[in-house]
Amino acid sequence: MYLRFTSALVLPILSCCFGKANAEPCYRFALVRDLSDAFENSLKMNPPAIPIDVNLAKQQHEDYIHVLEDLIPNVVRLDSDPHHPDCNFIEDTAIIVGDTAVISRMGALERRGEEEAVEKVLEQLNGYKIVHIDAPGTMDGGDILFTGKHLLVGLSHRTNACTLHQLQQIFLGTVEVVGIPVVEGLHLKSVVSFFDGDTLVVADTVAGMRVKEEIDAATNCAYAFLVVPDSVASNVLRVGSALIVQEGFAASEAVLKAHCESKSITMIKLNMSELIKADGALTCGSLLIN
Ligand code: CIR
Repeated sequence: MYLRFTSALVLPILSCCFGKANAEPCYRFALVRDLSDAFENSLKMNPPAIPIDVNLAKQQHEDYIHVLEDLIPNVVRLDSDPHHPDCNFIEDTAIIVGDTAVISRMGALERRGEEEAVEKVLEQLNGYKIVHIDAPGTMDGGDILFTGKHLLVGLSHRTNACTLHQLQQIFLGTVEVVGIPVVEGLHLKSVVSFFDGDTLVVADTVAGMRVKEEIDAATNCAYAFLVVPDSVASNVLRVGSALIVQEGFAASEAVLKAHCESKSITMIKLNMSELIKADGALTCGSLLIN
């Protein structure tokens, strides 16, 4: 079911199945945001060799939303924001853990303001405690990986130690919050993502292996790692008994496919070529809520 956001939208919080060890993360809501007509002006770490095809990007984002619609009962869709070409990357605007929503103060000045519309929707989702990252803290949701056991906070160009301390206070006594230095690339989740409560997918790159070492050290080796050769392919999106992966990275796909088959998980492939050009991956296009 798609829901267009209206001020009358008031939805209850439903039970969470994400806290238990090895539990499948099953979500009741997904928040997504339409891709901007100005998407070619999105932030990019490197200019793409072939310019972004905005119409194709829109189609790829639609395909992504359709996959989520098949997996998640309520997909809440926000209009795009004409002033923010990156607004479809809604993951960066907030994190939701248990009954707490933390609104980002995003690391890139150009993106500040995207979070306002998201906060309005979250206010309508009855029952969430809404808190904010305060200055001088900066946070992008792409740096925050909740595993059920830990909240891993990537310390990157976009997310700083001040935010780590604020999150440690916010989740004091509920979730262990640990900092993971990210020395290269955009976000923590550019090189590592969630497979299940015990297993993370990590890129076999210098940045990925460094992050793996940091996670091992910070969590006393709490996780097994599924190592994939392609950085882009290390960002997967697990929803219930499905794993959404990037199409077009054959070697990584083979690793993920074998692991999915051994766990009876359905693998769904999506081609995100145009979103990749703006440093987008699979987790970044939605905010998933238990
Ligand atoms: C940015 O630089 O902020 C966007 N062009 C890409 C954000 C991708 N976000 C994510 O992976 N969580």
